[in-house]
Amino acid sequence: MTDRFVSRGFVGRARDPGDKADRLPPGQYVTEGFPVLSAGPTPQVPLDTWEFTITGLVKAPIRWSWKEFTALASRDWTVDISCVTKWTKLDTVWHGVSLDDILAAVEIDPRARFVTAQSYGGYTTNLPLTDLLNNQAFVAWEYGGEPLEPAHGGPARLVVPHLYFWKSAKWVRGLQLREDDEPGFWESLGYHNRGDPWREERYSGD
Ligand SMILES: Nc1nc2c(c(=O)[nH]1)N[C@H]1C(S)=C(S)[C@@H](COP(=O)(O)O)O[C@H]1N2
Ligand SMILES: [Mo]
Repeated sequence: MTDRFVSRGFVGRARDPGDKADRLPPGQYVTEGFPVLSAGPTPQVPLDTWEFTITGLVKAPIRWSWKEFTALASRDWTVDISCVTKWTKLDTVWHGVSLDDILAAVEIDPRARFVTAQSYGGYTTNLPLTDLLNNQAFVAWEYGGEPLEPAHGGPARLVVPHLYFWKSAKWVRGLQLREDDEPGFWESLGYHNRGDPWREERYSGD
């Protein structure tokens, strides 16, 4: 009872658009710029060979071409994003498809509990399936009304705004559904397995 009462009050404050300070997770500062953070070179992915797949614990894997994928039901998303290097960018505007709508295209094996997001270039990041559902996450191909720049993950990237931004895989090419939780690129280098900015889950052990 107490938990529920406290968390309702907290969400109410955090969503008040008039008070930006309350939207800043602990230890973060607001940036107006849009820093680029990439662990390696920017992959060049031509749209005519680009594909997005769902594999692993699904009844039948699925593969979309660029044309098929961008024809899925899509919408604008206005979200705040927080990088573990301590910048937060408020009210970023993206266009893309929810993970709910992407995952509705497959029959998920009930054993599936985790997802590895896989990117062109080899980057991976792991997430609990529950962090991707209920309109919490999307795959975007536009930023600020323009095609997503390659440096920021274009042709398309995952965006999971309620977790630190390393979970938002740039150049995403697919999702692998799994029973076990396999650490991704940064997670296996000492970053937190889940990365909730409101709990300051920066490094493993936080
Ligand atoms: N494929 C891929 N995705 C990635 C990364 C990366 O190196 N490769 N870096 C992550 C990190 S640490 C951050 S903070 C954000 C940065 O996204 P940006 O360059 O658009 O700001 O992308 C995340 N997604
Ligand atoms: Mo990051």
